[in-house]
Amino acid sequence: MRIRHLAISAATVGTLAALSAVPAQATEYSSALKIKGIQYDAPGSDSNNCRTGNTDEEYLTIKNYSSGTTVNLKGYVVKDKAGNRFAFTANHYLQPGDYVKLRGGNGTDSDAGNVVYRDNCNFMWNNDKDSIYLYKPSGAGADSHSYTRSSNDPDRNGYITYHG
Ligand SMILES: [Ca+2]
Ligand SMILES: [Ca+2]
Repeated sequence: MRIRHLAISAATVGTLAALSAVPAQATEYSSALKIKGIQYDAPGSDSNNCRTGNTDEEYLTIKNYSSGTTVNLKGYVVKDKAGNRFAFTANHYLQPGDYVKLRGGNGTDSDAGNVVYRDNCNFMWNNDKDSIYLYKPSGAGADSHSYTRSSNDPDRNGYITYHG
């Protein structure tokens, strides 16, 4: 009995040591562009009907947090946990403090209107949990966040703020 207690104790110490080696915060990349927030759950009942649905109410906001550098979104890539992918293929310049909403559905992209459409009527961001990955044109990570509805959206309005 005594020996067994000692074995459990050693295992517990090992587990704690492993946990303390994991960074407490999400990885922070060196990047001007970060994820400002996400409307992962579009208001209302989800419908991916291209004409009458609400996919365009699901969006990811990417903002330029640098103080003096304008960044072209062309070549930036967004992925979800399942590997669904969207690449910005056109020039879209984000001045310092400027942002873009990447919306689902179809529409007219507008630099002045701060909007790019995925041109896909299916929802991209799961309503229960998902991960968001933003990559630079080089393939290097720019920002990433994971969420669960239960842990990260206390007011349950379908929106989560990451970088204010
Ligand atoms: Ca969604
Ligand atoms: Ca919320």
